[in-house]
Amino acid sequence: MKKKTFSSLNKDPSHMAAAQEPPYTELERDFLEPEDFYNLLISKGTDFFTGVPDSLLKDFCGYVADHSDPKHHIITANEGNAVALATGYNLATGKFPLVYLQNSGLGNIVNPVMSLAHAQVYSIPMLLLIGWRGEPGKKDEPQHIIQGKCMNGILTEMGIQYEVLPDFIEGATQSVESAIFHMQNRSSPYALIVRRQCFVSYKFKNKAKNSYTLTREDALKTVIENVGKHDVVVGTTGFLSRELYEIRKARNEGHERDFLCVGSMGHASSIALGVALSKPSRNVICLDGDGACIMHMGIMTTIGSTKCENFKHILFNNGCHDSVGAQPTAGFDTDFTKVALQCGYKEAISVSENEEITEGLKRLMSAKGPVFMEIRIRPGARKDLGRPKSSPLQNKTDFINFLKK
Ligand SMILES: Cc1ncc(C[n+]2csc(CCOP(=O)(O)OP(=O)(O)O)c2C)c(N)n1
Repeated sequence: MKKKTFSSLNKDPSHMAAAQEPPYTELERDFLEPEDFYNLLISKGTDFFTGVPDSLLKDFCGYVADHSDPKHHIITANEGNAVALATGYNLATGKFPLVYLQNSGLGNIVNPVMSLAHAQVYSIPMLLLIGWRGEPGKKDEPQHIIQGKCMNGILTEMGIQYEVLPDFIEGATQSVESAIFHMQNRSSPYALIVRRQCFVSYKFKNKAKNSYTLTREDALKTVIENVGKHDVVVGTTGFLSRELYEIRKARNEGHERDFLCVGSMGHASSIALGVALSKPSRNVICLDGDGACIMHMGIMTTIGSTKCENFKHILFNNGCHDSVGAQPTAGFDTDFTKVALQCGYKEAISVSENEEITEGLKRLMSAKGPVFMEIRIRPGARKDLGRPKSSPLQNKTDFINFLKK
């Protein structure tokens, strides 16, 4: 078990007495090892893990991915799927499964919790492990603030009992025991909330890898070079929109052509479709990620059936959730070009080199849509990648003004 030292805590007057005596000037505090927490769950009978990865849970998710067999750890398309999958597991085994998610995924679980797992419906016990982005009083990105503030209220309204997971194993053991007591007696979901830095870091051994050479940022640069001045771009959640923001800056262009879907993972293509249908004279380009596209893949059937001619869908496929720790997606198990064509897109191609991107875009930009291009890339982002400096509201205002031109 690792310990970290927080001498800064001694600045708090409540620690002043301790601070006067040398042996106690530094307060030692335990941090939760993903390994200890995983073993604790296994020892209590929870051996099935499913969910969508989150940056605050990445060390735990990495440990689970490295140590569970594929039948006992399943990364789902979205968090709602995970709750339903966990339900099936509980029905078949009687055991208490664990569903992990970022609190952004709460919206995705509302329906399967309220109309399936809830104590007054099918009453299914499961442990929800929820990463608390936007915790009040902690610095976070704008898209997490409201969710972070409302999370406890949403859980309460949903009838889900919860507690914050302590960051030391003795406390975590008590919490897991309370959760089990609840699940045994109430037969319904129970949530453990994970604050930032609850877990110590774990080096994820089975991070997704592939043999493609282009990075997302390099592929994105090539795409942006081939986008017209009147074209509109909608960027997906995670690193891609941050890279897009920096590329525009480096090219001395404004950000008004780009709508950054900083939250609302999986919905960039729906937003782009809404714009495209109403602005038929402009090409509208959705820059998607494989994890995001898969999360709400059903929209591809809608895109195909609208026959929206100015809709251009570009998918950056690295086979993983790169932005939150590179846990694998089904990106390379899925033939996206076939899916797009079967959904009614007019054309769909797959490329992996810069020259192919340029050539493909030249054709697709003038072709009648909806059209689709998959760019196969390798995982990874720059260490010094920044974040958008303008607020979502500023982004929206600039975007609306650009559309009016
Ligand atoms: C509903 C929801 N669930 C989970 C997240 C956390 N999250 C942010 S980005 C991301 C990964 C996106 O993966 P992908 O679309 O493949 O893009 P990549 O990061 O690989 O570029 C995840 C899981 C979120 N923002 N919203």
